[in-house]
Amino acid sequence: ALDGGMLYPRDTPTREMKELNGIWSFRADKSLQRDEGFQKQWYKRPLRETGPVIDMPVPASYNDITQDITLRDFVGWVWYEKDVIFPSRWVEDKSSSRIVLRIGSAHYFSIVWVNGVLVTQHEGGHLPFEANITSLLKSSADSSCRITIAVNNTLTPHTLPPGSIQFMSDSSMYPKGYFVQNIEFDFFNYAGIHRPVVMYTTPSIYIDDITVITDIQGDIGLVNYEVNVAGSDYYSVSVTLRDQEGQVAAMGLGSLGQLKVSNANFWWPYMMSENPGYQYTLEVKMTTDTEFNSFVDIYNLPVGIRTVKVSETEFLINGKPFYFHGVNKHEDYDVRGKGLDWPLIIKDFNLLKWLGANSFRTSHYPYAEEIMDLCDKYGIVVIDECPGVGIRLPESFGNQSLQHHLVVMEELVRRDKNRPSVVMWSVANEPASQLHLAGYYFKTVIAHTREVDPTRPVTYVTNARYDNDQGAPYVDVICVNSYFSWYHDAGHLEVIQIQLTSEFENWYETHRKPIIQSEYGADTIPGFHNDPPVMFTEEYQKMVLQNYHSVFDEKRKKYVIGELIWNFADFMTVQGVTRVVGNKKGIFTRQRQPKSSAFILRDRYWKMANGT
Ligand code: GCB
Repeated sequence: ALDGGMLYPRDTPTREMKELNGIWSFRADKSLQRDEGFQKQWYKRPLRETGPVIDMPVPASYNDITQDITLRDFVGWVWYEKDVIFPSRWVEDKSSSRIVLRIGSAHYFSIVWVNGVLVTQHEGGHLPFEANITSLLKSSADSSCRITIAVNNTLTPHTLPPGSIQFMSDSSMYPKGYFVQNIEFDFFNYAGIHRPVVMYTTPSIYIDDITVITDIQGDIGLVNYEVNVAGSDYYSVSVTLRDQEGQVAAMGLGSLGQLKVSNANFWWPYMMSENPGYQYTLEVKMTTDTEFNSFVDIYNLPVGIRTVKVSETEFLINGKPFYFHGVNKHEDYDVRGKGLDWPLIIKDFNLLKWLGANSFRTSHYPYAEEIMDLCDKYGIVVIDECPGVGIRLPESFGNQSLQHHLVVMEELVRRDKNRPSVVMWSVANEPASQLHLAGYYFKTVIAHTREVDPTRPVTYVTNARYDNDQGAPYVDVICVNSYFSWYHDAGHLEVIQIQLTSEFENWYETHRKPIIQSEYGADTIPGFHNDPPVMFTEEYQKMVLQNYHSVFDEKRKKYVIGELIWNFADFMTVQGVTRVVGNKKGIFTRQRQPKSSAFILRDRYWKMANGT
């Protein structure tokens, strides 16, 4: 089990935050073995003294920031560095005597030094990690420090997502020492420090974690909470739950308890109520008062009261059948790649509302906490997917990979467990689940996920066959991707309805579980037109959608519980003969302008929301 919590850093009356976003010094280690930075200990002194550095924005992927093709396609270690000045009261005051450095995410493997001293390392590109740097700062001469972060984007059969490095030794064809990064997934392997870096303070006895599980009895909302305090065994905890008007809805004493809210406002998905995404605030207060010390720590957690349940044919939120009509997304945009970007985030939510979408899947990795917060707030339902995309190489089903996958699920649950928007975990996308190895692998990952979070259903997204998918017996919901008339029977729109109908019937008859169409779509170059439709035109994408929709409409009265288009927007991929400057299956362009298909979906989603 993981050590400690990972509460999102917030300003509270007892905590302070300092964002370290902006321009950092940057240097890619282009030495042949990619190890010069370690050989020469670049972390020991200012990076500019080791060689040429450039300015690099944080958060952002580094790939598309410069005109350097070798940096865009770089594989190996890159080095980031920032000099930070922090308030001197942080190291003087007793009450703020714990200082933490937190990285929202960096892809893929990170090592962090402060003033040349190793403080933490982390594997995995999409989840936060942090280090207690108090003692280092207290011993520094002034109120400043140097933060060095080395990030390596290399993917191997044992990383998540997996990949492989291929060395090309034929000197008649490739330069000396030449290698390429092969990946098993369809999006650009953007890298760098992708999410905010912050320093924050807490008292040295502090609220380390909070877990909230909600339930509903009639019009009563139940909030079961547990507070973990670190740094002492002697403390007391009190909690106050406030509604959106700031009125006290319930109070409790002790680090473990249940709050009862009569006439509660429940958390409802977008368009399922007048007030979707209703959240209370749980104010958690920890105090210690012994003869040696007296500390107070306060943390405010948003809480949405809702339940989730799956039957053989339905997905129930607050006891009502929920139909997923939404999208698959990517964190992807011009210039910044996968770097967190507020204008883009808000634009995307505005587009989701314009569409009338009530849900999305975080294909194919956990999204930024800042995005997840808005899903909670707006009532956008989320299938929270881990970075288990493209688990296809046999080595990737071995014990080393499995153990890492279990840790990733623990980290994901720890980060997102309190989010009402998250209604299901997805442990993978399109693994080679027909392999025998996949049976034990997914049985183990799914069981472990249920153990760390018994409250949510678990799935993975498959494109294997209903009769040989080894993991399907263990999932709660069947999620299937298909591209009829695209990757098979290219151009033959007339096969879609037949093939989709038998696919649904086969899956349901074999497994008796509800089904989500977790991907369907067609590449479309905006502005390409042809009637009768041909592939890559806007007309063709519309026809693919309409054919799928007619089958959804027939089966959703039965056991189909959702449809998620592939994809919300065009996105960058690795170069290849099937990709024209990226994947073009978006209903919006990469710049977020609608293709014709967007209007079809908009029409459909709004009708569904209005119950027609
Ligand atoms: C899939 C993958 C997705 C791809 C998509 C495509 O099945 O899950 O990552 O981008 O197909 O367009 O090929």
